Amino acid sequence: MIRRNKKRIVLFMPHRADPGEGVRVSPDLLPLELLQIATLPDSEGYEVHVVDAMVHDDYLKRLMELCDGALLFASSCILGYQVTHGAEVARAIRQRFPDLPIVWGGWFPSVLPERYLEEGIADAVGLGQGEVTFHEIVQAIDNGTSLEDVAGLCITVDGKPHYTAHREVVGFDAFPDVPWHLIDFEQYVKLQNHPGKSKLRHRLPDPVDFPKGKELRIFSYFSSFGCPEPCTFCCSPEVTGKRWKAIPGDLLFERLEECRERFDFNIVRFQDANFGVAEKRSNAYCDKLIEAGSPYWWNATYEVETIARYKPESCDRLAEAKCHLVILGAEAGSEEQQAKIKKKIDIEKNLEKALGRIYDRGIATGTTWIIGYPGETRESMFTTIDVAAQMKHRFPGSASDIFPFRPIPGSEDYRNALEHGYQPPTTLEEWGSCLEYKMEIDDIRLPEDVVWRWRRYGATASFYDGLVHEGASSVLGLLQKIAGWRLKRGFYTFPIEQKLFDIYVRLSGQTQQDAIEIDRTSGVTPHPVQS
Ligand code: B12
Repeated sequence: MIRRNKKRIVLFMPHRADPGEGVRVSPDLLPLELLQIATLPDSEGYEVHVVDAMVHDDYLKRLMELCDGALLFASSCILGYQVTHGAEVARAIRQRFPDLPIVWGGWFPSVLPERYLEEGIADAVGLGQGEVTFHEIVQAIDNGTSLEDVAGLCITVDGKPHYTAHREVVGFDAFPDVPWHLIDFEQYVKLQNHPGKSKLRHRLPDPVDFPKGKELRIFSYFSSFGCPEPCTFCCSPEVTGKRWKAIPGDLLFERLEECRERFDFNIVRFQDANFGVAEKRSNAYCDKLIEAGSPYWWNATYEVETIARYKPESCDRLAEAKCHLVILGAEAGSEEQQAKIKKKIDIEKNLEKALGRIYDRGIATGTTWIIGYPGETRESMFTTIDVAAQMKHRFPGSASDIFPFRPIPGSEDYRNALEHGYQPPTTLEEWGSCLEYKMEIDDIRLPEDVVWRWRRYGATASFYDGLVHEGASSVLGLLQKIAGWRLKRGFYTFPIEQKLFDIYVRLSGQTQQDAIEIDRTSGVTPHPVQS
């Protein structure tokens, strides 16, 4: 029996994918959103509890016990299954504890706050950056003062949605370091090494030189908020005002060293939208790591134009500091579409240059592309598929994944999609399932010949990847070469190498699997990396 405590704050992280579908999201994603907003209340002695459905199978029982007599319940989500699951649990809490204040925040509630008020599962919705906003919400509820005086909220006043004063984005010096004691890291490590039968989503490839059989201990970290880029398909420009605030490079190293002493991790996954905005910071962090003997592998998101602008020495530092994977959002293959989405990558001049700078230093690249923007021409989509294929050919083993455009509320292209007849979901339930897509494209009606070419590219790319480690001299090496030739020339009519492979397998009496280990986890998130 947990003692009632008016200073208890209960924070809940919904499932990121539907376990009922046998899917799990990569367990190296720690509940950083909740740990960030807990920083100030925890430092002031509030009893904060983090319940994460990913590691707490008994999450509902835990929540019901913890919410009894608590000060407030809060949760967070981004577009996807989290919206459905989070709403479901919040309804159960509301029903059981009708007087318990419920607060929402995070990327999805930030772009559709009124929906949470209308569905009766929120007393306040925090918009955008949350550390200071959440602290002031806690104080207001604890002291019984009005939430109308807390900036950065959407609340209900006289039965109508009311937006309080705008909250400026602040630096990481405005709040203390993360209260890591609120999670049990070993629970995530256990899942990372024993994921069970579930299909894993958003799992990144391991470092190529990670010792076979060594225990994975992957830590995720949040070192910068926001992104200065104006990309039209992303909701970040409007939610963050294109601000970017980051922990300085030296301090970042020190803070992660403290975490390493505590958690003994061997890989760090940065959950920043755009880690590499400032070359000086990237270099400062790398220099500290190199000085310390580069004690762990790490991966982060960098922008194509950023890497093209960096000095070669700054890229050398990345390799020496054991950065094993750089994730870059290319998003469109034609200059025309690059201009339309305001990403403005000089594809001709800088794309291969930037990817080459990373790849040729032994660092994997993960590049993502989007097709099907509102009003996008067939020619533009074909160009994206062909450029993605050329990059796949040029950088074997590195992802060059193409995803269908998805209208994300709060983004410029969401409004464009509405003008092009897109019918958005209405309930949180519907919003929660609108992304279970990966290859589902009905609602954006891509031309058939584009879909055909996209799928042929996907099959050829996976085959090509599967043979990456095969020696060039071998039969399989030859088949990989043929697949590479087809990727480079965008020739998808007849997958000759795959037919030859079937014959090879039959003649050698092996199973397909024996013949080649095809790593099916493409390893790059199906969403536009904003960098
Ligand atoms: C890292 C990242 C991922 C990671 C991890 C995501 C995660 N947290 O689970 C991975 C790669 C798994 C991922 C996947 C996807 N992502 Co993503 N992702 C991001 C990215 C780059 C950073 C988000 C993040 O985790 N930051 C770390 C935490 C600490 O920061 P934060 O979320 O910003 O939290 C702060 C505030 O939001 C706020 N806050 C957060 N929670 C709460 C709660 C309360 C009560 C309060 C008051 C405040 C508050 O305070 C925090 C501290 O300031 C963003 C942002 C961006 N610019 O692109 C996109 C982003 C969140 N992703 C997006 C999308 C669409 C997806 C996918 C659905 C793509 C796909 N099609 O599969 C999947 C969904 C998978 C899933 N459900 O898990 C969209 C979300 C749109 C929306 N409005 O919901 C974003 C905004 C990008 C975009 N294109 O617009 N993503």
